[in-house]
Amino acid sequence: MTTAYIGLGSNLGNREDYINSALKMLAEVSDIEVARVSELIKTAPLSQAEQPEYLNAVVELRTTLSPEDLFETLVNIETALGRIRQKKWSSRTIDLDILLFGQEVIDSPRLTVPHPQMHLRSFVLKGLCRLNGDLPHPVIKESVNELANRLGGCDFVPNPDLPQLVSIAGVIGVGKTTLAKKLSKRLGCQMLPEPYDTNPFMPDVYAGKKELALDSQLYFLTSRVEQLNHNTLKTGQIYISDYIFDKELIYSSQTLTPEQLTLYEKVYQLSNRKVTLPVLVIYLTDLPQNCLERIHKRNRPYEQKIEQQFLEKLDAGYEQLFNNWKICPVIRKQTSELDYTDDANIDHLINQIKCYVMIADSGHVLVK
Ligand code: A4P
Ligand code: MG
Repeated sequence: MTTAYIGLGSNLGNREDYINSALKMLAEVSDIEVARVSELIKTAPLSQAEQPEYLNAVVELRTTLSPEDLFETLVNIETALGRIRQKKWSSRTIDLDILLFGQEVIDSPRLTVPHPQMHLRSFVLKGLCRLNGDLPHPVIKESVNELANRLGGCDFVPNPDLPQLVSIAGVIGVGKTTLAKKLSKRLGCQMLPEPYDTNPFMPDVYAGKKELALDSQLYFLTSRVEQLNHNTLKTGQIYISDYIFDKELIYSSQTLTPEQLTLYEKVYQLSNRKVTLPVLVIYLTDLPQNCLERIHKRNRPYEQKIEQQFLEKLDAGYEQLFNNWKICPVIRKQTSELDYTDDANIDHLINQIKCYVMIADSGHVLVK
C-alpha cells in the first residue's frame, strides 16, 4: 500500500458537487482507500486570463495501484465528470493531479511526481498541511509546513522569460557574502556583489556626518539600480546577489531625516521599476550580538562604530519586510544552524535553489 496525495480543483459549474463526486468515484475504486480529505478552500485562479474562482482540496489515499494506473484512474474520473481539455490552465469542472506518491520521484513523459509546481502553490500546500504538515517533499527534502511558510500565502508561477535572480538578505555581518560566493561558485553562475566599498560618502556617514546620509543612500540606490537593471541581466540565467534591493528602504528609514526620507522614497519608487525582482530570497538571521562579533572580526574600519541597537533596528526592518513579502518564496535560515564549511548544508541549499528557479531550455521548474 502506498500513501498518495491528490490535489482536487474545480472552477466550472457546481464546483462542490464535482469535487464530492470525484471523491466518491475514487472511494469506489477497489484498489483505492480514501483516508482523509482536507476542507474545501476558495482560491483565486492562478492564470493569465480572467477565470472564475477555484475550489481546491487535497485527498489522502492508500492504494495498491502503480502511479501510472492511478493517473489513468484520475483521467477517467475527470472525463466522466465532463472535463474537457482545452488549452493549458483553461477553466475545468474537475482537475485531479498526483501531488505525491509515497516518497517516489517520477519523471516520465506523462507523469511528474512530486507535482512540479506544488511547492510554489499555497492552495495545494494548505490542504497538505492540514492532512500531514510533517510530510517531507521527496526532492526538496523539507516538510510541507516549511514549504508553505516560504510562500506567505501566495502562489507563484515560474517565468522562464525573466533573469533568475536569487537574493540573499539579512543584517550586516550575518554572512550573506560568504554564502553568496559559495553558492555562485557551485552553481557556476554570476554573483552580484554589493559594492560596499566604492561609496565615497559611507565612511563619513558612519563617522557621524549625518548631513551626508542622503548622498550615501542615493549613491547606493543608483549603483544597485545599475547592477540589477532589467537590461543588464539575461533571461533564463541564474544570478546570486548578496543583498536584496528592498533593503534600501530599511536602511534609509534608519539614517535619513523625515524630510530626506520623503524625497528619497520618491526617487526610490521611480527607480525600482527598472530593477529585476528576485525569484527566490534566502533570508539569513542571527542574534545581533553574533553579527556584531563578525563585524568586529572582519574589521572594516568604518563599520567598527556600529552598535547593537542599530543592528536590532535593521533586524526589525527585515522582519517587517518579510512578514509582508509577496514577491517570491523566502527560505529563512539561521546562520548558526547553517555551517558553511559543511558541504552537506551547501548541497542541500543548492538542491533547493534548483527547485525554485527556471533554467533556460528546461521548460519547467527542475525538481530532480
Ligand atoms: N502530468 C504530469 N504530471 C502530472 C501529475 N503529477 N498529475 C501531465 C497529473 N497530471 C500530470 O494535465 C496536463 C498533463 O500533465 C497531463 O496530460 C499529464 O500527463 P491536465 O490536467 O490535462 O491539464 P492542466 O490541468 O491544464 O495542466 P496541469 O499542468 O495539470 O495544470 P495544473 O498545474 O493542474 O494547473 N488556480 C487555482 N486557484 N486552483 C487550481 O487548482 N489549477 C490550475 C491548473 C491553474 N490554476 C489554478 C488551479
Ligand atoms: Mg491537471
